[in-house]
Amino acid sequence: MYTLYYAPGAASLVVHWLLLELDVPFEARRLDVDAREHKQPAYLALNPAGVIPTLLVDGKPVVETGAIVALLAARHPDKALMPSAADERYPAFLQAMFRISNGLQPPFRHWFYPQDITDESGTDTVKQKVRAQIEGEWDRWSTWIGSSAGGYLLGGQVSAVDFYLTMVMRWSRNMPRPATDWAPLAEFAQRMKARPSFAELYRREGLTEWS
Ligand SMILES: N[C@@H](CCC(=O)N[C@@H](CS)C(=O)NCC(=O)O)C(=O)O
Repeated sequence: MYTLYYAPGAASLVVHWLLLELDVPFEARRLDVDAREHKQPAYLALNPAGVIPTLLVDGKPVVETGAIVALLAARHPDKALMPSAADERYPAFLQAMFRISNGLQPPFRHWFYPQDITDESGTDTVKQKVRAQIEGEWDRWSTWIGSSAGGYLLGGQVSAVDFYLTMVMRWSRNMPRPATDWAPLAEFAQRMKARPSFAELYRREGLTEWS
């Protein structure tokens, strides 16, 4: 049994989406971010960094979005959301996983929370630098998707990394150059958003932007 601690639109979104896509039973517990529920002892006992998401798997907490995404895909092989280690697409799957968690999530964290690494006077400089970093990432992801034969990161079949990338692309929607400024990424987003699980996710999280 799964229990997801989430906040609408946060990094928990991909986990929520995958749980719906996998069509498995789960409980979703919404965190009150304004009340800083994610910084309270009860939540810190599950997720010591006090960040979202946390997934309880049979009562045991699992943290780190990328780890949760890979774990869910691995636990439900019948849904074919990740290739096996013997599959020729497996290296690409791992590269996408690590590039999203290492190359994309950290600059977004700095975009949304520049105060993590600078004071007020450095905010503009940090945001300018991470904006350039993120746009460089979109160049590379756009090339990847644009040269994929089937329109998904691993070719013609959707996999867990496509959901993960889509979530991070969504975070760019109010940036000066959102990911959808890159045509191959815009087409990819349309494809992902057409999934029935996406509409259900939006309904459950009460989201409207970028629909
Ligand atoms: N590396 C962590 C980062 C998660 C993260 O930064 N989550 C954000 C929401 S998107 C968060 O918890 N923000 C609230 C805060 O840090 O106070 C992961 O991938 O799980």
